[in-house]
Amino acid sequence: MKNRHILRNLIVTGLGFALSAKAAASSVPNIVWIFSDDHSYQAIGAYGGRLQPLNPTPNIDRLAREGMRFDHCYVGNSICAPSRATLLTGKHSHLHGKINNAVPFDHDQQQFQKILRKNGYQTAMIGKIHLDGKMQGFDHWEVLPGQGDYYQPCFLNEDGLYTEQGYVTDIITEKALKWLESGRDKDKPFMLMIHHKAAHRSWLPAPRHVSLYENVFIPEPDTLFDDYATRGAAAHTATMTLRDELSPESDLKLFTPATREKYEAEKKQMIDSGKNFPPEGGWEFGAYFRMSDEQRKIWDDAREAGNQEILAKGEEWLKTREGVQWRYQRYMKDYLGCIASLDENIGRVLDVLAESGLDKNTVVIYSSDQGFYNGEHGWFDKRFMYEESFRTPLIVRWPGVTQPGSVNTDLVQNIDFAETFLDLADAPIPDDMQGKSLVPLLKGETPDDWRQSLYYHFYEYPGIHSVRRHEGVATKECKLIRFYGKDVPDGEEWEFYDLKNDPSEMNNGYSQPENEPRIKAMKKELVRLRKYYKAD
Ligand code: SGN
Ligand code: CA
Repeated sequence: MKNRHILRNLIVTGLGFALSAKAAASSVPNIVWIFSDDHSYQAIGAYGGRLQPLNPTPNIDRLAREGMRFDHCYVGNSICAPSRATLLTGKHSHLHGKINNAVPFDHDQQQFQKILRKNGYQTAMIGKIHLDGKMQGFDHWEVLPGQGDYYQPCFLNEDGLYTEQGYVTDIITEKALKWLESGRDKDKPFMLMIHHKAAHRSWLPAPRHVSLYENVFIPEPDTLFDDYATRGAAAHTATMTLRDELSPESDLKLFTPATREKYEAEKKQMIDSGKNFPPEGGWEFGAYFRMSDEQRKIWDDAREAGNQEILAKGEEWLKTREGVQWRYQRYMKDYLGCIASLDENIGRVLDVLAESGLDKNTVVIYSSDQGFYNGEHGWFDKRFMYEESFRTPLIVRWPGVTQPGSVNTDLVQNIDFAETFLDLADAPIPDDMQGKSLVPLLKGETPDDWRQSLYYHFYEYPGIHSVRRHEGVATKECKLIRFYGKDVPDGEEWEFYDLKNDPSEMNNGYSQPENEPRIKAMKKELVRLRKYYKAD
């Protein structure tokens, strides 16, 4: 058990739970942990940047005004399921075992919610978790199987799969509010996870947001046409460019009449043969055609005329500079449209907390499973240790404790979340968790020995988007990355970025002699971190 808890743990465990649950309830805060998928800090108003004038997230911004914004929050492995396994276990991927989206997650292992529950908390998880199998440590759980669907989503609970009608972000919120209002034991403190599918690919806003950005120009990033001139092979061979890898149909929603006919025939066949429609998963037509006729009409009415004009320009045009710019606008309008419902629903939760008075003793946390490229370097998706995918948003409101409108610039990482929750709950923190509680930071008191560097490791190669395996170390000043393994020239390839002078990471300075001393120091630090985190 980590030091600061020894005395309290003697009280809690040694004296046989002398504290009643009610006493605990009054002294420890509730936790509402709102989480999203692939929500970049670039697309949050409170983080500033080029999208801020569009006012994409008024409610998340409200949370930031009332709480603390973390400007240097990072992940240990920028991909969904490994990141979530880290959140639950407080460990890097190599220790919890979920190194990529494909390998199974061992639910039997230690997880923070199991400890919270043993220490008097009610725990609930609603939404996307992306860890196959039955959840453990929750009094109540309803999760999306796999990636989940935006329209008519399926859910999984103790009893199995079932389909709901409507839009996923609204449904997750409704389920969470229902549990908050009538599903829990009101004598106990609670930890409620409201984890959204938005804003994951393929981006489908709710019908009410289809036209939200219709006549709005979305500012482009300066690096939209990056040619990766100074980088090694990995950036050149990754397959996540707006130009080549956004699918005209599923991503850009440019459907040919032939696709629509094929879909109508398949739908008819499913219905005629008595199958469920929409199906529970694994369907060629996927996301768009899960919509009801009414929902799809709203989309088609808003977009079809324009879509046909774009299709008439031909596939070649979609690969030109102008075509890429069009792709960027379409992608971002849909991405921000998904965020609009996310933000609205966060507002709903904040309102309910305020109306019920629960807000006063509830810590509200907003974060995402990793960052995301919004056209920076010509990309969508994540995976790389470069800033936009390595960094993730984190905003925490703790009434009476966090200074409203404050900004923290310490290096924090998703390995810290589990310990933070346990610390908030005054529960024991196991020694083998690898992060640090953020509670002192939330109080505005960063310990003198706070970390100065971060460890990162991405493993999913070969895999979708073909981002090669890499590990690395980052400080606030610079970043060193080692690509390695299959398909990497000579077995390993290094990159070095000076973050102070080159925040967009456009100049890999690994072979520049003046960087040698810093590279040497960073290599040493990488060796130290590998040891410290038991990665060797
Ligand atoms: C899907 C997406 C990818 C995405 C992975 C992993 N393609 O395969 O773009 O990188 O999920 O995402 S899609 O066409 O099916 O949407 S993750 O968030 O689960 O890690
Ligand atoms: Ca994700």
